[in-house]
Amino acid sequence: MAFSQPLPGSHESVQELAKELTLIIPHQYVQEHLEPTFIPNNCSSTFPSIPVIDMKDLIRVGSNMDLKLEHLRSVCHEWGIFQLVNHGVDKSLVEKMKNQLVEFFNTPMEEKLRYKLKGGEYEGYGQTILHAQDQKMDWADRFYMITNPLHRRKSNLLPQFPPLLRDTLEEYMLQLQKLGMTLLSLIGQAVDIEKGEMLEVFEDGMQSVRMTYYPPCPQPDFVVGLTPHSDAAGITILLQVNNVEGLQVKKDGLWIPVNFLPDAFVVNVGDILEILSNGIYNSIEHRAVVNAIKERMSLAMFFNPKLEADVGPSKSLIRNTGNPPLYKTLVMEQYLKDFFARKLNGKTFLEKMKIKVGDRT
Ligand SMILES: O=C(O)CCC(=O)C(=O)O
Repeated sequence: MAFSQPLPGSHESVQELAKELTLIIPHQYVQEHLEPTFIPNNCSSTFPSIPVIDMKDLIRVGSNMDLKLEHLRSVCHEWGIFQLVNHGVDKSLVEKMKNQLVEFFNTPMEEKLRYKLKGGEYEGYGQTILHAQDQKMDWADRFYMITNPLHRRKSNLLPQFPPLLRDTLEEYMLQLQKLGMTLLSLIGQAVDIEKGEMLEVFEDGMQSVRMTYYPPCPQPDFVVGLTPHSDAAGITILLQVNNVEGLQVKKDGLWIPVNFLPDAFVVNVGDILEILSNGIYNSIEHRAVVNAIKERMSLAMFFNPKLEADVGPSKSLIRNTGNPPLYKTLVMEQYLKDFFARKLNGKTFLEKMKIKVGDRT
């Protein structure tokens, strides 16, 4: 069950709350057991950096395709996240998208509240969705909505946006859809999932976006911008909007910061791709931390199977490898319902999808 949003004090959003805050953070936001960020133990060493994939090189026809796919496979297996450079999405469109997003979060609260999350729903503008009354809240405001299939769009959200924001988002989503499908197809090919199966599962699949605003916080170490989790998605393509860092990924038990390269997208493997690849790929656990002085914004686009498709280990992969399926199969619509009925909590939802030894007959 989801509780309706409590509004700390009279504030409708963390953005409003942060404007008036001195040093005392309301207790709903204070997280006592935050795992620290990994700090290199000698000054000359730096944080491990996440791998980079050059899209232009990846899709260049001809030589070394096997090597390139092998590299893609090992990146998605070992890391589950990479920076994508030379991605081919129009630079001026990306800039316009960033500007429109900044403008949106800076519009007066009354305007944003037109899209306010209603109790029991998970699409719209608001704070952390609560599943328990004592649940901690993230230091962020979010706008989440399903954008594809078209008939699943809520009439009070995207269609009501200011025209410039709406048109920019539409154009951005169109270009990212092409990029997302090309990537998914190659990621499938790299583990011998048949092309037809990737198309059948993901083409015109369920897509959604999350726009997030992280206000500055006077005591950033006591709050978290986005609770650690892995995405319930095939892949996520993330745009960091205003050059302020905050994304961290958990690698070998340590939280490491992601330093975005200029003009890059960050692509991460979600739980559904881990399931589809029967565990060859790893969905990455990530979180967002906040800054003491600067606000931060991001735009994530999630690529999922069609709502009526099965989420389970790929049939062609199981057939071709002869390996037993390691995960259960569930229809996408039900998968999403179950995911949103729980609070974000690391990779615990994925754990529930694993077939345990005792489950086999
Ligand atoms: O803001 C970020 O950097 C991360 C956003 C994200 O992971 C999400 O919206 O799921």
